[in-house]
Amino acid sequence: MRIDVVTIFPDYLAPLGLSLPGKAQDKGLLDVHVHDLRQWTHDRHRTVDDTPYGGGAGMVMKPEPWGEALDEVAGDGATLVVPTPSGAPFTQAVATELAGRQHLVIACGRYEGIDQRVMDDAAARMEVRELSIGDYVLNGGEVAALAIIEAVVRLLPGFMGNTESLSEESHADGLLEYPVYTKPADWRGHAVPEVLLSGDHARIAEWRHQQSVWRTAERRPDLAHPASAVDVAGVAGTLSLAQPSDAGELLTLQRACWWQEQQANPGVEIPALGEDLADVQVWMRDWTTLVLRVGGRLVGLARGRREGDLWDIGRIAVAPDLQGRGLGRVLLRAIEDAAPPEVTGFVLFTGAASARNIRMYKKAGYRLRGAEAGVPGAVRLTKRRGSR
Ligand code: JD8
Repeated sequence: MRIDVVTIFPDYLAPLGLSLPGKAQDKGLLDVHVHDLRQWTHDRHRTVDDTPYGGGAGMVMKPEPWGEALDEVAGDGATLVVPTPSGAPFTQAVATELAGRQHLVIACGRYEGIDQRVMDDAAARMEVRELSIGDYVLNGGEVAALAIIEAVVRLLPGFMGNTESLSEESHADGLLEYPVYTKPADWRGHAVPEVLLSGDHARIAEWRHQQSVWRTAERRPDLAHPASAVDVAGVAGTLSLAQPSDAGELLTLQRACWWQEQQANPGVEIPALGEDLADVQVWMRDWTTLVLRVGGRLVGLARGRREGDLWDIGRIAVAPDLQGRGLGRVLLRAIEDAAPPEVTGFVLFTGAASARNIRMYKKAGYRLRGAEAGVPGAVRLTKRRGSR
């Protein structure tokens, strides 16, 4: 692979000569060239910036030096990578994609950024990827270029000694990495988890997977519960993790659905009907909550939280006009799957007279366990995890 980097601070890219990219170059796997943008200026002050059209703070990088630089450095087959905070997320998937290219040209901007016409002009003859390495603001593209190059080069075939470890990494399977330990087995009174000393590779693999899933749910719920498409009985929608902004629609949905429950269970006190918006906002912080949207309308809800080793599932709700199509089953399965790995079983309760609900739960493998303590008129159902 050939990588050309264009910047007004070439020394910033000096680290490319070290460590990883350095070795790749020694191995002939990588050919890196760093260029100073100012060599494509023609005035005494080697000017690369000017004031922004439309006014505003700061300066913008002029198109002419960039145009000449890319004419010289980026042939048609090249992929132009432009780090920018307004770019598409740079992810492991994008890194894998770029690792398959033959020639990357990375344009490092400064000031308020590069005149947009530079990217528009280049897009006429080459692939252009405006990418962001994260939701924070840097002062220029150089640091991002270093991160992108490291993430791409280490994926080059023949570069990483044991490719096996590549597949185990964070983000490789959408999960964060499990915690790692090395000798001594006890350090400052901190012991290494016993399972890792057991030699039982199956248990070790299971423990590591559980740790990864738990960490991902805790630290990256966006990864843990990626939005998923639902298509049941002609209803196409999206299932995703609830956001704080969903509170109002959740309140509306639960009032609509539990009004029906109240009709089916007269005299039974139904908590959902006693809640206001603030109550919903409070419980959203304590429960893992999934919402189903169809055509942008929030039409389904399910929530779950730990209750000891059990996953307490609640508020399975489907908009009245969409009931009876199996969406409840979809929500139930999804909230079960959202349970952390150490959960051994599921528990939920519903109105004793809610025959349709009870039928659905039984079909899903739940067993009636009698009256729900503390909730008059409600019955408890449980299911062991893994027993579909
Ligand atoms: C390129 C100029 C600075 C950005 C005014 C501060 C990437 N994840 C990221 N954060 N920041 C960048 C980035 C910042 C850059 C340039 C990348 C070129 N700046 C500008 C707009 C606001 N200053 C980045 N990838």
